[in-house]
Amino acid sequence: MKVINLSNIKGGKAVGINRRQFLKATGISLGAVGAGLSGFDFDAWAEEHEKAEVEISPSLCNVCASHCGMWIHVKNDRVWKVTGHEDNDRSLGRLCPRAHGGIDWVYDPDRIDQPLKKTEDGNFEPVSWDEALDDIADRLQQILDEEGPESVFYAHNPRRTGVFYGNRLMHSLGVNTICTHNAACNTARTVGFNATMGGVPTPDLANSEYMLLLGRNYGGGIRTNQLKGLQEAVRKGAEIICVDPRQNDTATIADEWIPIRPGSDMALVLAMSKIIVDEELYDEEFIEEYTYGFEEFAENLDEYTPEWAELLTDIPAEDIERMARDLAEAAPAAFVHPNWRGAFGCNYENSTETARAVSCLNALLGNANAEGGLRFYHGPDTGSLDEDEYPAPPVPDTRRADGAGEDDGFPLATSHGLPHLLAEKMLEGEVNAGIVRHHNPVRNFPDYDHMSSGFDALDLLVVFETQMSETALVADYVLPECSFAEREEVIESRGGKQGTLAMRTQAISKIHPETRSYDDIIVDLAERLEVDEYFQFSLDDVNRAILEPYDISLEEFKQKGSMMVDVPEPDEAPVFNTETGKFQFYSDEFERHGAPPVVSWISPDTGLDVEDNQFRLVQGKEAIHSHTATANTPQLAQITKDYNTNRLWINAERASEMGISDGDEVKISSEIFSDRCNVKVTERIHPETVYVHGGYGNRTPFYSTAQKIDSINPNDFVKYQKESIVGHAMINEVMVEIEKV
Ligand SMILES: Nc1nc2c(c(=O)[nH]1)N[C@H]1C(S)=C(S)[C@@H](COP(=O)(O)OP(=O)(O)OC[C@H]3O[C@@H](n4cnc5c(=O)[nH]c(N)nc54)[C@H](O)[C@@H]3O)O[C@H]1N2
Ligand SMILES: Nc1nc2c(c(=O)[nH]1)N[C@H]1C(S)=C(S)[C@@H](COP(=O)(O)OP(=O)(O)OC[C@H]3O[C@@H](n4cnc5c(=O)[nH]c(N)nc54)[C@H](O)[C@@H]3O)O[C@H]1N2
Ligand code: SF4
Ligand SMILES: [Mo]
Repeated sequence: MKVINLSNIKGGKAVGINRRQFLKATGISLGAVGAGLSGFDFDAWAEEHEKAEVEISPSLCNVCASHCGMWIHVKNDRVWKVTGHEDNDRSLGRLCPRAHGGIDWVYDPDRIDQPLKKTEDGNFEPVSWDEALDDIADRLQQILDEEGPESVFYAHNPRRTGVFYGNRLMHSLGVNTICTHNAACNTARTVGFNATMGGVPTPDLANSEYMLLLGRNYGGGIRTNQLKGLQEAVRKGAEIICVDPRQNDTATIADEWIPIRPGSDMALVLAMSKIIVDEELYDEEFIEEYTYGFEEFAENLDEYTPEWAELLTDIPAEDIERMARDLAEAAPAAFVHPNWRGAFGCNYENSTETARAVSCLNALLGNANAEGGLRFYHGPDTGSLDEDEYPAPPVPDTRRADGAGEDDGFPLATSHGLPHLLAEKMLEGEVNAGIVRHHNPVRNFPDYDHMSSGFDALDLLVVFETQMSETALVADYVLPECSFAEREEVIESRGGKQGTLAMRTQAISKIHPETRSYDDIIVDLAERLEVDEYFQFSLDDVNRAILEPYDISLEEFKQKGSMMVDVPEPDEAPVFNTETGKFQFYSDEFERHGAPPVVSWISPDTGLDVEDNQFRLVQGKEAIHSHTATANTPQLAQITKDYNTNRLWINAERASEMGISDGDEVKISSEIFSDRCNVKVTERIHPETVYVHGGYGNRTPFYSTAQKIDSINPNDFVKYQKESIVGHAMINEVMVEIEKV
């Protein structure tokens, strides 16, 4: 039915439809933009506008999921600048560079400014909201009636706003398949820590004496307050060891950079555990009182000697021994970082087990809730909508289409789901309709062709977006949301040393009158689907309910936007939210589901050996971009151009053997894809690895700025695959060959 054919999109360059055709199809004429400006007195306009007052409105940054608190400074109803909110635990008065570049999102000429419907010939035509929402409701209802709620999904950027709107709408329709991006981010890490500790702890950076960072790169994968914690640790003289196949931004300020073979961290961690157990350097009291299955874990370590680990990791055995002893010596004010995505968020066949092994090594240190160790902070109290007044739909017991949590699927996966597995079901005709909001699964999961042909095969795909992302390209309807500066949202709450409540308020008038806020669109859709009985509240009602435990009115809160609130100190005696109530070296739950109850070495799927002309391709974050979402923002794209940050890192010695010099163009090929890019030749990377920042190589023809930056997207080279225990995508399981062109 749909005419945009992805076979038209080759080699990272879209040739199917272009921007001019798009403008034509949407009825916008380029000439019209300049018309009406003749006779305009710019000087008079400038003088008047220069005198205007600057007002500030509280908001939350939208450029990454950290949602730092910010002030939007507004002059003449235009965003003037943004600054960090002081009374917010994430920002603490500061923002990272991306927040400033994010202003471009608001004024981007590439923004979608009216509802778009895919036409028979594969273009998009503007339609009215009534036409779009009536048709969406009719078609969705028909699919629900004919195929059942198992054939429908919702995928989004997980925020509190979603809970009261998108998730509620899905539940009211009997749909249970609600996914987020986590299976391309941190699913393995989360499952590994949940299985052992019952949750993911926060490292107490500022008080730590020794930290081992296995690919947690604070300088690239930024969360502003954590950078402050790291700064404090450096100031106080903590020892910081960075283990990463490349010398990342954090390693440049660390005490040591230890290059490692990608995918082998688990071997390092098991060998360090063996030394600590053999030399009885562990916290006996903690092991005795708070843990379950230590004996089995300890017995299983036998073969994991430092010499064995050296062969796999390429880290000298004596360094492994030294790090193990130093770590134990500094405990409990020491930790192996629980990570975010880097080494074991979702990258390899062994990522879940690497996370579990890291958690076990931490348990040996007895650092749970210790100062300078790993802490479980409480969240702030919040209220919620009164159930009698505003009944919520029951949580349906329908099967999840992605198999997450299902006995015959991936019972150990989290409720954040497995969107890449949905693509398989879409191709098989088992999943027929979906709504995607603030998420770009087609570009951000591996294997573009698999993802886009899956989403394209849907009978109905509705995408809520601000720009024409790769997922929007294959949608039947693209619904234009107003930008973060033009809308108000549900109050978010966060735990930490200090709790925070924070919200976005509307800072400027809508720029494009036909854009609407997410909650407004969902409620309208609910009415057309005749489930509006679950939406008889306003956004203000939700926010008033959330603030109920606090002595502040919503009106006052809207002036403040963010406020830090006291939360109880972490419990001194750790309480683990696990089946046994203890730290679990042994997982009965894993055993019940046929997974190994105790961690043992698992190799990455692609193995650890590389042939002469092969490299492992690894990706990561850089300070100036968020995923692939900011590639089209002019200010940030300019930094890329000025510093050529879109190059592929290659080891200097290997490059010289291959006759490749800095800046040369190379061809890079995997089993499924081949492309060209320029290289950065450097000593700062392990010889068997090539690395690229993950923010480039957009395939959408509608990103006019991003299109001018030629680079590769690592996901293109990685085939569709699922990890065995929890089914996450494996973003770094790929070997590539490099040739000079
Ligand atoms: N600037 C910026 N900041 C962000 C984001 C963003 O897009 N841009 N996104 C946010 C999100 S959603 C996330 S998940 C976090 C991610 O934060 P991080 O997980 O810290 O970031 P990554 O860059 O994904 O990975 C960190 C490092 O892991 C290394 N690495 C890769 N494979 C291996 C391996 O096998 N072993 C070891 N030891 N290291 C390896 C990479 O070389 C990279 O330097 O960042 C958050 N903050
Ligand atoms: N190549 C590559 N792949 C990656 C990563 C990477 O860095 N590079 N990172 C991995 C990680 S760690 C993660 S967490 C995931 C992230 O994957 P996603 O959740 O897909 O994250 P983003 O790329 O931030 O995509 C967000 C989409 O939301 C849109 N958007 C922005 N603001 C709004 C808004 O206000 N409303 C609506 N409706 N839409 C909006 C953007 O235009 C963008 O298309 O990707 C993973 N995959
Ligand atoms: S870390 Fe940066 S981009 Fe992310 S929310 Fe905070 S300021 Fe915005
Ligand atoms: Mo992420």
